[in-house]
Amino acid sequence: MTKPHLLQIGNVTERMRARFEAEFEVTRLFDTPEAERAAMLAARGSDIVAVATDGHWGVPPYVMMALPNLKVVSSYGVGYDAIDATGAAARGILVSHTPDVLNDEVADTAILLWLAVYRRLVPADRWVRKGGWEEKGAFPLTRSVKGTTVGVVGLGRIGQTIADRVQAFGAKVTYHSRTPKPVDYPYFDNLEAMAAECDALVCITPGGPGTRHIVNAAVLAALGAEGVLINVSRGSVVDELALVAALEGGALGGAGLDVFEAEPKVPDALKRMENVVLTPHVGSATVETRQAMGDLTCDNLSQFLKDGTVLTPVPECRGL
Ligand code: NAP
Ligand code: 8YV
Repeated sequence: MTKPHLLQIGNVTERMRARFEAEFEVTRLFDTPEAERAAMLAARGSDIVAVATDGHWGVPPYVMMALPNLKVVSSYGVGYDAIDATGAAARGILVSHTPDVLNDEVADTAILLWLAVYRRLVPADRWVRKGGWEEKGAFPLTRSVKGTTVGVVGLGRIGQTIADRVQAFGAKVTYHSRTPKPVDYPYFDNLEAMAAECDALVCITPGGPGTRHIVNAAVLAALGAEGVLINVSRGSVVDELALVAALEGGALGGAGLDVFEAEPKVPDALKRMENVVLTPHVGSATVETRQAMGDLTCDNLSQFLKDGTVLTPVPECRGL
């Protein structure tokens, strides 16, 4: 029996590859040189019914247009700003993602960055390695997170998990989102007003046009010279030029960043700053969590083959 055709965009784990190949005839987009991909899709696109991708690559518009018989897109990640889910839904294409299974890991990453900035973990490590401890003595005192106020920007699945952890460190939580949630934390419908009341902001909204640069120069100025910005959402959420300017000018105290506007490119200015901690988009990147995400990515495709539905559709595709 012939297997249905799947287009794989991006890299996957061995475990995912084995499951894809058990159920599908797999074409890997990146096995074809970039200049030849459009021609390859023009020749084979009408066979393809399924796409497996991730939050970084999504489905580029030229790929979406080249697949007239596409029925399902399964994305390895919760954020799907790189997929036109509204356009897909209008074509009857189901889009699935991997919510919830990564909440704890991404929340841990946010806390890791928050603590690392406050306690100056990276400079302290360097102090030991480069002989500063022996030559100069004790490392300068740092700041405590206890008693501070943290504004969660986007109190969704991961945001709520971050809020729980923040409270365990003796800090207070406030939050901003478009709509208030059924929680006891103070709600701000205005992000700049919340920033003015906070010691730190943690961004964990989706990316895309609706959140582009919601953390702008005015928000950073309101956060202030002692303020700390943590971003584990998408690089597009923060105006990176404004962030660099605020840090360089001393208008902002520090930052912990897992995501960037043009990743993997990171502004050199940020790399030079001692009060900034940088990680390469590793919010969910542990063996355990990536396995859970991979399994759900595959389970969504298996479910689709079984009955034409997926387990975790994105909101735009619920009810398809
Ligand atoms: P979620 O449950 O959908 O939560 C998103 C929250 O953002 C919601 O509470 C939503 O509330 C709020 N929001 C949406 N648009 C907003 C806007 N314009 N202004 C203010 N708030 C807004 O999503 P999640 O599962 O927590 O994931 C959140 C995001 O984290 C993902 O989309 C992804 O971009 C990012 N992420 C990053 C990593 C990493 O490796 N760094 C890993 C996983 C996820 P309202 O609708 O009321 O506004
Ligand atoms: C992944 C993410 O690194 O889930 C998300 O939205 O940003 C991360 O978990 C990304 O999807 C690439 O696989």
